[in-house]
Amino acid sequence: MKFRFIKGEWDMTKYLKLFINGEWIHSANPETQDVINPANQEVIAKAPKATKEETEKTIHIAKSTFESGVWSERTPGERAEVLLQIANGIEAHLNELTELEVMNNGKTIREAEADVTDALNTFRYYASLLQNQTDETFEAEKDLQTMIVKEPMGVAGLIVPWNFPILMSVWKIAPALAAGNSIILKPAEITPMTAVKLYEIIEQTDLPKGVAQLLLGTGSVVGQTIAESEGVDVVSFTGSTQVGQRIMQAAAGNLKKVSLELGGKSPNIIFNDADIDLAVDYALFGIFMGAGQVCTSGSRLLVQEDIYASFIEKYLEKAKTIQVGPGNNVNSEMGAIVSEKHMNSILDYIQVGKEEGARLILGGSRMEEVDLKKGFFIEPTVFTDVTSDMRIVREEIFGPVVVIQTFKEEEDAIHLANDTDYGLAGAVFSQDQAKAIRVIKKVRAGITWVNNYHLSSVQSPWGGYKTSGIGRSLGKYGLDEYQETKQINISMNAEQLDWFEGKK
Ligand code: TAP
Repeated sequence: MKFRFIKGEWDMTKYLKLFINGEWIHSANPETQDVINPANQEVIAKAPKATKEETEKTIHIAKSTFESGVWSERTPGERAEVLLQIANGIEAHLNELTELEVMNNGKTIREAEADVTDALNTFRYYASLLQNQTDETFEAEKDLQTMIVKEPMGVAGLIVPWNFPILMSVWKIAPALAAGNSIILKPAEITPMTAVKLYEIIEQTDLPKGVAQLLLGTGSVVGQTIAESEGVDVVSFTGSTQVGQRIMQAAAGNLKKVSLELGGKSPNIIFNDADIDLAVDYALFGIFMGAGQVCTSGSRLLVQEDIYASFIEKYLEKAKTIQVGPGNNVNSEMGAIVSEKHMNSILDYIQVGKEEGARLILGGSRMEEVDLKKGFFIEPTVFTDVTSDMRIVREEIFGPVVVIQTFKEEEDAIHLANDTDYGLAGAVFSQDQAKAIRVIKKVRAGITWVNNYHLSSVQSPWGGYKTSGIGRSLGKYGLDEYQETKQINISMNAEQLDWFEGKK
């Protein structure tokens, strides 16, 4: 299969702009960033680097639009209508968005198509949630009626990473718009393509001008300015724990609300009574889907000692068959690493693992085959004989690298699973339902699975414990991140209180 958008036929200038106040405009900064296809290093576009002044002006526009009420005061039904228009627009451009995601991020067609489908379902979900949301009212005291209402917060700054460019954008845009906020999206500098296409779709809907802005630029300028600005009321960020910490500090100025979905080093526990074929299948999916560049990747495999040998044999046998290749090849099962910088960081970790004394039993290298060497491809990589103090066991590698540890008893598995600063995800495989549930309840993580990995839905809250973040995306919890809660107390039969009687 070939892309429809191959170099030469690509209208690159179309992608050189920012979307501010309903207009596509050039940045005043002449400096641009090459947007690269990581499967072959071709330049597919040049993206602008918006300036601090442009970011501040955009925040000001978003604030004015919010205060004008053109969107914030629309009824939930009217807002739902626009969300459905966006969903329909995504559906109409599903193939184009899929191809753009493959070309820019390096993931496979199957993965990208799933992301785009999830994105349109997210808009549909929030449209239906809006239509079903009702305010709470109760009689607090005799003749005192209380209403609890939800209101938009104001300007929402949405900062997204490169691993799920369209999906992470939509997980933030859909609830933020549903709640009635004005928004500013800042995609990762290296993966702006689907965000640009998404804004072209948004432009065609009835969303009023100035409600949704798109700023392309660096995290240190655009992202930092959004995080610091007194004009921004809520910042929602997905990315590394280090940048999450910086955002929280920057947000302290006006005490803006922060929602942070950060990294992980998630345990996947395989008990000796698990269905081994099932566990092998999901354990591979858990780490090698998205080439391991997934926040919830099952990067620590904990296998009960007495099945270790048989598990490893089946695991390696199947891991060796994974077809690594360019995302636009329908036979590819694992795509490219997003950038040369990130590939080198993963390769450095593999080197660290060897130096720390871990045993490399699969992969470990950049792929040098003729059709792959122009891109950033790394072999599925497996380390055993690791100890809990090794960096490859403690730090998020964010690549196709798994470390395997063994355990004796249930308590050892729980101890190993929780021996991490992170708390994003975790899984248990066992045919003993009671044991599986007992153990998963003790895993300190926000997203967990029993006898599967990575399966989830738009209704379910997504987020982590410990240094994996604050707040939740998706479901009704995701909407809460972008809403204020107000109480209104209404006297039904008002009488004077006469608290102050002026007695001498
Ligand atoms: P980050 O540096 O965290 O970048 C994520 C987003 O934050 C990007 O849009 C980035 O912008 C922006 N950003 C960077 N510095 C910022 C700042 N000071 N203020 C506000 N925004 C800022 O992630 P990365 O460099 O892409 O990857 C580094 C590591 O982060 C990875 O190896 C991985 O461990 C982790 N990571 C985790 C996730 C998830 S989903 N948990 C996703 C991606 C990466 P620019 O990139 O445009 O500068």
